Amino acid sequence: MSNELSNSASRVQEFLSKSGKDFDVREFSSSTRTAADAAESVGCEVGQIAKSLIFQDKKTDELVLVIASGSNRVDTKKISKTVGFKLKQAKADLVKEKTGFAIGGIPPVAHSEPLQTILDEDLQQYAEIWAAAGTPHSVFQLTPTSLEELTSGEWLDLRQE
Ligand code: 5CA
Repeated sequence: MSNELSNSASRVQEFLSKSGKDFDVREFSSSTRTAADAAESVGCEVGQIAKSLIFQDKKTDELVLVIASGSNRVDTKKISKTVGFKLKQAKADLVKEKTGFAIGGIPPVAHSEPLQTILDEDLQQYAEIWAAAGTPHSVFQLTPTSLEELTSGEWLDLRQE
Protein backbone atom coordinates (compact mmCIF):
# COMPACT_ATOMS: atom_id res chain seq x y z
CA MET A 1 0.00 0.00 0.00
CA SER A 2 1.44 3.34 -1.05
CA ASN A 3 0.87 6.56 0.86
CA GLU A 4 0.11 8.48 -2.29
CA LEU A 5 -3.47 8.17 -3.46
CA SER A 6 -4.43 8.18 -7.13
CA ASN A 7 -6.43 11.17 -8.44
CA SER A 8 -9.90 9.71 -8.00
CA ALA A 9 -9.15 8.39 -4.52
CA SER A 10 -7.67 11.77 -3.57
CA ARG A 11 -10.88 13.46 -4.66
CA VAL A 12 -12.83 11.23 -2.30
CA GLN A 13 -10.34 11.72 0.54
CA GLU A 14 -10.58 15.53 0.12
CA PHE A 15 -14.38 15.41 0.26
CA LEU A 16 -14.26 13.22 3.38
CA SER A 17 -11.67 15.42 5.09
CA LYS A 18 -13.91 18.43 4.59
CA SER A 19 -16.77 16.58 6.30
CA GLY A 20 -15.01 17.18 9.60
CA LYS A 21 -14.67 13.52 10.58
CA ASP A 22 -11.62 11.33 10.44
CA PHE A 23 -12.14 9.13 7.38
CA ASP A 24 -9.11 7.41 5.91
CA VAL A 25 -9.08 6.27 2.28
CA ARG A 26 -6.99 3.12 1.93
CA GLU A 27 -5.56 1.94 -1.35
CA PHE A 28 -4.85 -1.77 -1.83
CA SER A 29 -2.62 -3.51 -4.34
CA SER A 30 -5.31 -6.20 -4.51
CA SER A 31 -8.67 -5.54 -6.19
CA THR A 32 -11.71 -3.94 -4.55
CA ARG A 33 -13.63 -3.89 -7.86
CA THR A 34 -16.49 -6.06 -6.66
CA ALA A 35 -18.00 -6.40 -3.20
CA ALA A 36 -16.41 -9.88 -2.89
CA ASP A 37 -12.99 -8.51 -3.93
CA ALA A 38 -13.32 -5.60 -1.50
CA ALA A 39 -14.30 -7.89 1.39
CA GLU A 40 -11.32 -10.12 0.71
CA SER A 41 -8.89 -7.17 0.49
CA VAL A 42 -10.24 -5.59 3.67
CA GLY A 43 -10.78 -8.83 5.57
CA CYS A 44 -14.45 -8.27 6.39
CA GLU A 45 -17.79 -9.89 5.55
CA VAL A 46 -19.21 -9.23 2.06
CA GLY A 47 -22.31 -7.81 3.77
CA GLN A 48 -20.17 -5.05 5.31
CA ILE A 49 -19.27 -3.69 1.87
CA ALA A 50 -21.49 -0.74 0.96
CA LYS A 51 -21.75 -1.06 -2.81
CA SER A 52 -22.83 1.94 -4.87
CA LEU A 53 -25.35 1.05 -7.57
CA ILE A 54 -26.66 3.67 -9.98
CA PHE A 55 -30.13 3.43 -11.48
CA GLN A 56 -31.97 5.77 -13.81
CA ASP A 57 -35.58 6.76 -14.28
CA LYS A 58 -36.82 4.81 -17.32
CA LYS A 59 -38.56 7.96 -18.59
CA THR A 60 -36.45 10.98 -17.67
CA ASP A 61 -33.02 9.39 -17.11
CA GLU A 62 -32.82 11.04 -13.67
CA LEU A 63 -30.32 9.08 -11.58
CA VAL A 64 -30.72 7.44 -8.18
CA LEU A 65 -27.80 6.19 -6.10
CA VAL A 66 -28.53 3.00 -4.16
CA ILE A 67 -26.03 2.00 -1.52
CA ALA A 68 -26.58 -1.66 -0.82
CA SER A 69 -25.04 -4.30 1.40
CA GLY A 70 -22.53 -6.29 -0.64
CA SER A 71 -24.38 -9.55 0.00
CA ASN A 72 -27.77 -8.29 -1.22
CA ARG A 73 -29.42 -8.15 -4.59
CA VAL A 74 -31.65 -5.11 -4.70
CA ASP A 75 -35.35 -5.18 -5.55
CA THR A 76 -35.84 -2.21 -7.88
CA LYS A 77 -39.63 -2.43 -7.43
CA LYS A 78 -39.25 -1.65 -3.72
CA ILE A 79 -37.04 1.34 -4.58
CA SER A 80 -39.45 2.52 -7.30
CA LYS A 81 -42.22 2.69 -4.73
CA THR A 82 -40.16 5.13 -2.70
CA VAL A 83 -38.74 7.30 -5.47
CA GLY A 84 -41.98 7.33 -7.45
CA PHE A 85 -40.71 6.20 -10.83
CA LYS A 86 -39.55 3.02 -12.60
CA LEU A 87 -35.86 2.26 -12.60
CA LYS A 88 -33.34 0.58 -14.84
CA GLN A 89 -29.62 0.08 -14.29
CA ALA A 90 -27.70 3.09 -15.59
CA LYS A 91 -25.27 2.61 -18.47
CA ALA A 92 -21.59 2.73 -17.52
CA ASP A 93 -20.82 5.83 -19.63
CA LEU A 94 -23.69 7.80 -18.09
CA VAL A 95 -22.52 6.77 -14.62
CA LYS A 96 -19.02 8.06 -15.40
CA GLU A 97 -20.40 11.32 -16.78
CA LYS A 98 -22.73 12.05 -13.86
CA THR A 99 -20.61 10.85 -10.97
CA GLY A 100 -17.09 11.47 -12.28
CA PHE A 101 -16.11 7.91 -11.30
CA ALA A 102 -16.00 4.59 -13.16
CA ILE A 103 -17.97 1.43 -12.31
CA GLY A 104 -16.07 -0.66 -9.77
CA GLY A 105 -15.02 2.33 -7.70
CA ILE A 106 -18.12 4.51 -7.37
CA PRO A 107 -18.01 6.11 -3.94
CA PRO A 108 -21.13 7.03 -1.95
CA VAL A 109 -20.03 10.70 -1.95
CA ALA A 110 -18.05 13.33 -3.90
CA HIS A 111 -19.99 12.96 -7.16
CA SER A 112 -19.96 15.62 -9.89
CA GLU A 113 -23.67 16.19 -9.29
CA PRO A 114 -25.75 15.58 -6.16
CA LEU A 115 -27.74 12.35 -6.39
CA GLN A 116 -30.90 11.24 -4.65
CA THR A 117 -29.68 8.44 -2.39
CA ILE A 118 -31.33 5.32 -0.98
CA LEU A 119 -29.59 3.28 1.73
CA ASP A 120 -30.00 -0.45 2.36
CA GLU A 121 -31.20 -0.91 5.95
CA ASP A 122 -29.36 -4.25 6.13
CA LEU A 123 -26.15 -2.20 6.47
CA GLN A 124 -27.40 -0.95 9.85
CA GLN A 125 -26.67 -4.31 11.51
CA TYR A 126 -22.91 -3.67 11.24
CA ALA A 127 -20.83 -1.43 13.52
CA GLU A 128 -18.37 -0.84 10.70
CA ILE A 129 -18.84 -0.85 6.95
CA TRP A 130 -16.58 -0.13 3.98
CA ALA A 131 -17.33 1.83 0.82
CA ALA A 132 -15.50 2.39 -2.46
CA ALA A 133 -13.29 5.46 -2.60
CA GLY A 134 -13.22 6.27 -6.31
CA THR A 135 -11.13 3.44 -7.76
CA PRO A 136 -11.23 -0.39 -7.96
CA HIS A 137 -8.36 -0.49 -5.44
CA SER A 138 -9.55 1.88 -2.74
CA VAL A 139 -12.06 1.87 0.10
CA PHE A 140 -12.72 3.71 3.35
CA GLN A 141 -14.25 2.60 6.60
CA LEU A 142 -17.33 4.28 8.01
CA THR A 143 -20.39 3.58 10.14
CA PRO A 144 -24.01 3.34 9.01
CA THR A 145 -24.69 6.62 10.85
CA SER A 146 -21.90 8.43 9.05
CA LEU A 147 -23.12 6.98 5.74
CA GLU A 148 -26.50 8.59 6.41
CA GLU A 149 -24.91 11.89 7.43
CA LEU A 150 -22.58 12.03 4.44
CA THR A 151 -25.21 11.15 1.83
CA SER A 152 -28.45 12.48 3.38
CA GLY A 153 -29.81 9.15 2.15
CA GLU A 154 -33.04 7.43 3.08
CA TRP A 155 -32.99 3.97 4.72
CA LEU A 156 -35.10 1.36 2.99
CA ASP A 157 -35.82 -2.38 3.03
CA LEU A 158 -34.64 -3.05 -0.53
CA ARG A 159 -33.35 -6.62 -0.45
CA GLN A 160 -34.60 -8.93 -3.16
CA GLU A 161 -35.92 -12.01 -1.37
N1 5CA B 1 -15.66 -1.32 -5.36
C1 5CA B 1 -16.70 -2.31 -5.23
C2 5CA B 1 -17.14 -2.50 -3.80
S1 5CA B 1 -17.64 -1.02 -3.01
C3 5CA B 1 -17.84 -1.94 -6.12
O1 5CA B 1 -17.85 -0.86 -6.69
N2 5CA B 1 -18.80 -2.85 -6.18
S2 5CA B 1 -20.24 -2.52 -6.80
O2 5CA B 1 -21.00 -3.72 -6.69
O3 5CA B 1 -20.79 -1.37 -6.19
O4 5CA B 1 -19.97 -2.10 -8.27
C4 5CA B 1 -20.18 -2.88 -9.28
C5 5CA B 1 -21.61 -2.63 -9.69
O5 5CA B 1 -21.59 -1.86 -10.87
C6 5CA B 1 -22.34 -3.90 -10.05
O6 5CA B 1 -22.97 -4.45 -8.93
C7 5CA B 1 -23.32 -3.42 -11.06
O7 5CA B 1 -24.51 -2.98 -10.48
C8 5CA B 1 -22.66 -2.23 -11.67
N3 5CA B 1 -22.17 -2.52 -13.01
C9 5CA B 1 -21.24 -3.42 -13.34
N4 5CA B 1 -21.06 -3.42 -14.67
C10 5CA B 1 -21.87 -2.49 -15.17
C11 5CA B 1 -22.15 -2.00 -16.49
N5 5CA B 1 -21.52 -2.48 -17.57
N6 5CA B 1 -23.04 -1.02 -16.64
C12 5CA B 1 -23.67 -0.52 -15.58
N7 5CA B 1 -23.46 -0.94 -14.32
C13 5CA B 1 -22.58 -1.92 -14.13
